[in-house]
Amino acid sequence: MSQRTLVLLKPDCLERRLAGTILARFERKGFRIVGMKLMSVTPEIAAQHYAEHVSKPFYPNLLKYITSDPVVAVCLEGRDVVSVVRKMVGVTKGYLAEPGTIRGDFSISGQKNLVHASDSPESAERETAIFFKPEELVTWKTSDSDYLLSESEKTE
Ligand code: 3AN
Repeated sequence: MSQRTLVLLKPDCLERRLAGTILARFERKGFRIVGMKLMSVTPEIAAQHYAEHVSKPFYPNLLKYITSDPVVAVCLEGRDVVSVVRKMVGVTKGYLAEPGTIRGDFSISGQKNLVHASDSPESAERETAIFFKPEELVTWKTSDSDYLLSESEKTE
């Protein structure tokens, strides 16, 4: 089923010049970029995005980190994109993440773990609306869809 998800390339990702490398993994898998922007995360945006973490002891550090340098917000579209991107990203702590995942290959930190990816279709909808206005998302089709999916899969 075609879906959309929100990915954030977080400050450490940009500081380490890994934005292109990581974005390329999602493109190569077959996902389409439907929204993308470089932006600073304000404390207000951080509190909305991390609403479930605002009262946690690690939130002050998380806030400092996510507002420290710009992020690239990306909205990706494609078949089962929410769960597939989460698998590609790996578990939260980089030092526990499986090799082959983004965090497993590039991060040894529990906080500086390079990327955020929505954990459910509901979160994806909520989080995408925090980072993008509806008119900033572009509906389009790539011409390689015949090679990415079988005829029957295209309508699933
Ligand atoms: P994930 O990004 O894997 O979905 P969440 O949603 O539990 O993980 O946490 C959001 C972000 O908060 C993480 N990506 C990480 O940067 C930070 N974080 C989560 N747990 C901790 C922790 N125990 N200590 C420090 N930072 C944390």
